[in-house]
Amino acid sequence: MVGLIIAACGYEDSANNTGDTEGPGLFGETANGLGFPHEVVTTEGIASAGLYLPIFLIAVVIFIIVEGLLLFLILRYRKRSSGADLPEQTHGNNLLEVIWTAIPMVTVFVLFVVSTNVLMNDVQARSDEHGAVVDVQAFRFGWIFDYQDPASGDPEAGTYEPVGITISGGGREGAPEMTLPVGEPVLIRLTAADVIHSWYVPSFFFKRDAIPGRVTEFELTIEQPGVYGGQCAEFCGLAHGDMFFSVNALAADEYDAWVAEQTGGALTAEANSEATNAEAATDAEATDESAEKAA
Ligand SMILES: [Cu+2]
Repeated sequence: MVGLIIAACGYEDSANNTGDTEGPGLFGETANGLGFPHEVVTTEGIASAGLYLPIFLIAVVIFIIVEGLLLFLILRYRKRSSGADLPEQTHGNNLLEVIWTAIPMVTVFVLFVVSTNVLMNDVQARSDEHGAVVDVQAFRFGWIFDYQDPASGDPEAGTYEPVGITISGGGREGAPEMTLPVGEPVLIRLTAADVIHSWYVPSFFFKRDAIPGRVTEFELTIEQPGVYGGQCAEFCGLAHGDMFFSVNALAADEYDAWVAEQTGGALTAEANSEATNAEAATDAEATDESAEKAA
């Protein structure tokens, strides 16, 4: 165990010192080793990561009690050279049975309540307004990010007008980058084209399966600008290990400028919907081709 922990620390240190010239490391620049969450940059992720320490401390207390009692019994009642008699044999103790049933039940119930609270009130919380809406489609072995106009359409019905920005890529070299605004809830609508994939950004402390034929919605609120590495986290085929992407989080005004640049100056789809639709169609075709090639 000590060897493993030291090895893990060494790996994290060398990763930090040398820097990663080929883009963001999967675990960002703030890896702290020992299996604790790395620096988390989304509101939802911070809420989830906050559960880590209390649950870890409960596990430490249980470990010390169980291992302590085990060691005590092994040493105290070990076979001694003097006297071959068995120690006094006890069969059943109602008080002990009740205690060691009640303590785990209370522990699990407390964990259930605090985790469900974070899940329902933080991770699954939904906003009416979004800084960006992105349809994400995972395929073997890459990603398609199709931007929707958050101001258009009907959020209740889940219909949005496409902005006309479609970014796709796959493989280790062609990993696509998803640009998102900081400080505003972002709606991601996730699905898969072929098999089950998983959208995972360690710095967001968030992972969600991408399932063919089903759209999974979730929200993120990124609190710090930066580039965060992501990867498919569900084994999906031979090139699964190359299925990278990254998220480039920009301040709101820089994000607006990026959208304007991508759409040729029109912030909404209406002004040049025909042009963007045509672009999106060619993009989609190109993506299909690259998907086929990748497959
Ligand atoms: Cu995958």
